[in-house]
This record gives sequence, C-alpha cells and structure tokens, in this order.
Amino acid sequence: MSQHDDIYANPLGSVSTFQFDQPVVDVFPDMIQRSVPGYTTIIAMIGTLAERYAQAGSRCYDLGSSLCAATLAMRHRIPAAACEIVAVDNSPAMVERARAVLAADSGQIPVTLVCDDLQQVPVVDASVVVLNFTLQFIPVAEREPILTKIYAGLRPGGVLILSEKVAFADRDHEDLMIELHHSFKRANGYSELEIAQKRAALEKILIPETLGTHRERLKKAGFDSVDVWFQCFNFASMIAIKGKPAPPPTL
Ligand code: GEK
Repeated sequence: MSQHDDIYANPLGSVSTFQFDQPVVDVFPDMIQRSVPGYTTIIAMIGTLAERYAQAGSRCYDLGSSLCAATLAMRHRIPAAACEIVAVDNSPAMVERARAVLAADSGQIPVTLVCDDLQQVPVVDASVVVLNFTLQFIPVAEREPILTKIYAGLRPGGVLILSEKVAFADRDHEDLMIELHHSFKRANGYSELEIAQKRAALEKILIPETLGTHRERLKKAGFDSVDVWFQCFNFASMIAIKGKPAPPPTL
C-alpha cells in the first residue's frame, strides 16, 4: 500500500531539484495518481495497446518504468507467445521497490528489470516500446537519438507509446491548461504550497514540449504514423507506428 504524498506539505527554505529517491519511491503511486490526470486510464490502455501490437517472440520495453505499472499492464494483457518485457529505470530506489512489486505479481511473461540510464540500454527486436512520462526528464538535446534508437530497434508494425506533459504555443491556452491541472491537483487534496513547491522542484528537470515538436521529432526518427490517442489538459499520450498501421484484426 502506497503512503500518502506529503513531501511538499511543509514550507521548505529552498526547494531542491526533484529526485526519484527513497522518499519519492515510498509515496510514488499516490503521487503520480494525484498529479497526472488520466494516469490510471493511460496505464490500463497501455495494456490494451500491447495486447494489440505485441508480436510473438518479440520484446516489449518499459523505459523509465518506475514501479512497473506499465510493465504489469502489458504483462497481463499480451496474448502473443514467447514475449519478454524489459523494464528500465535509472533510480536504484525505484528499481529495488519494483523488484518487490514484480516478485508479488503472478504474471507469466518474463520481465527483465534493468537499473540503468535508458540511453545506455539497447532496444532490440521490439514490438512495443513505452515511454510513459519519462522522455520529459531527458535533456531536450538528447531526446532525438533515443527516438532514433527505438525506431531502429522496432520490428515493422511495432509501436512506441509516448506519454508526456505537454506545452502549448498559445500563451493563453498554456496558462489555462496549467491552471486546470492545478485545479485537478487541488481537487486531489494538494495545497497551494504543495503545488508551488513541487512546481519549483520540477522546473529545471521536467521540460515539456508541444505536441507539434513531439510529432516532428517522431517523424524525423522515421515513424510513419503519429497520433494522439489520449489527452487531458496538458498531459497527452501518442502512438507512433513503424510502417503503415495494420488493418484491425477480424473478430
Ligand atoms: C509509470 N513510467 O508509472 N533512464 C532511465 N530512467 C529514467 C531516466 C533515464 N535517463 N530519467 C528518468 N528516469 C512510469 C512513470 S516517472 C514519471 C515514470 C513521473 C525514470 C525516473 O527514475 C522515474 O522512475 C521515471 O523515469 C519517470 O508509468 O514521475 O512523472
């Protein structure tokens, strides 16, 4: 059972840059659930997308896997035979807790959990790659090579699911989406102080970009089809397909 997130509840003299350390790991499921609109839906739909796109004998990657929520969604929905899931996170505290989460799970698909920078991990023979709110933490200049590597490692017909906090070119719309996100957080019990201090902690390390920038970069990396399949305020998830989308299976 996840602890209640009150990391930013008391005034901090100076707010240090956010880290995925042990105190964050201890409250992570509660924190992400109360901070990211649509998180539960996105996780469930990653399972649905993996069910559709995972190919027999291929690998599915969860890059920036935290406590393996997306890994487990895929593990319990993939019908294709002989798949393997590779979950990667560079926070030792996250990976240690994720190991316990996986040990308590009864899914049959093998999961390899790797504690490393996702930029160092090869993507090989993949059919599904998930970057669920992870690319936003990578310096902007380093994002394109990651997408190029993922594209190269995908089989034809394979997909990248990319979820991000996004920015908007129009200043008024950007302000409105930020305000609506803060209303969502208030409704979930966060105080003005918690919202302000968390925002300051994330300011330098979570860099949102517009959907247009993401789309262009994905196309440049080689993806043939790029579409938004989920959006709530300034949180969105895209599906990028290598090759032309296959027709839906006959039921
Ligand atoms: C979920 N996907 O629950 N290499 C590997 N991991 C990284 C890197 C990196 N370079 N940079 C950050 N991380 C998850 C949620 S959280 C999003 C993802 C959030 C990891 C970091 O340690 C953290 O666990 C995760 O990416 C981002 O579906 O907290 O907003």
